[in-house]
Amino acid sequence: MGLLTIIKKQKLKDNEIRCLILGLDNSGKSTIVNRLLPKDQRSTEITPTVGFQIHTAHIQDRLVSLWDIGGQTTLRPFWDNYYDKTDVLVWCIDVSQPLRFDESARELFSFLQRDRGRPGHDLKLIVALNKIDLLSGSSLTTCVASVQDDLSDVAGAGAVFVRCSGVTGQGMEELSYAMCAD
Ligand SMILES: Nc1nc2c(ncn2[C@@H]2O[C@H](COP(=O)(O)OP(=O)(O)O)[C@@H](O)[C@H]2O)c(=O)[nH]1
Ligand SMILES: [Mg+2]
Repeated sequence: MGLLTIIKKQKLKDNEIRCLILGLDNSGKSTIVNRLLPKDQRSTEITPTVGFQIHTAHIQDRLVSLWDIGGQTTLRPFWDNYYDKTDVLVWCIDVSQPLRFDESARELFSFLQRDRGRPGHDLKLIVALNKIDLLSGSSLTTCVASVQDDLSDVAGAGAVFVRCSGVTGQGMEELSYAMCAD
């Protein structure tokens, strides 16, 4: 490998954004990750994530590594292992499941609580309000207001909330912009 290639690779690495996608099982993490990838890198079928999957892609002209970690109860204790060097945390929520908002808020709280003070504690937090395609009109307004209310204290003032759908692609542009903006 020539020196120029090495320098170029290092530059790309320095510029790389490490993004961790977490949230409860079935909230749509893998579907969102798949949607964020360029068309030629997407899978046609999403299966439940066993363990974790890492994808690297150019998004908004930045090299982004997307760490999609399984959200089942048994896997949650392992979330901490992926925290180091994370630049962006995308916390994914299924807005059509109000009965799970409280569980989601509790898990986000305990994740942030455990890892505060560790390297990367100043990460950018984006809350992806996913599955908006399943709701409309006043039920969408009510669910979004309720989830924002449940999470805003936990997520803190700097958190960005993005409404999206991994299935229809709505809000994906905004999500990728929020991930890559300085
Ligand atoms: N209608 C709808 N279904 C979704 C959306 N995102 C994910 N799903 C569905 O929700 C289920 C769980 O999605 P998956 O990405 O595997 O969730 P994960 O466990 O968080 O990775 C699958 O059946 C997806 O097709 C969405 O935005 N809208
Ligand atoms: Mg998954």
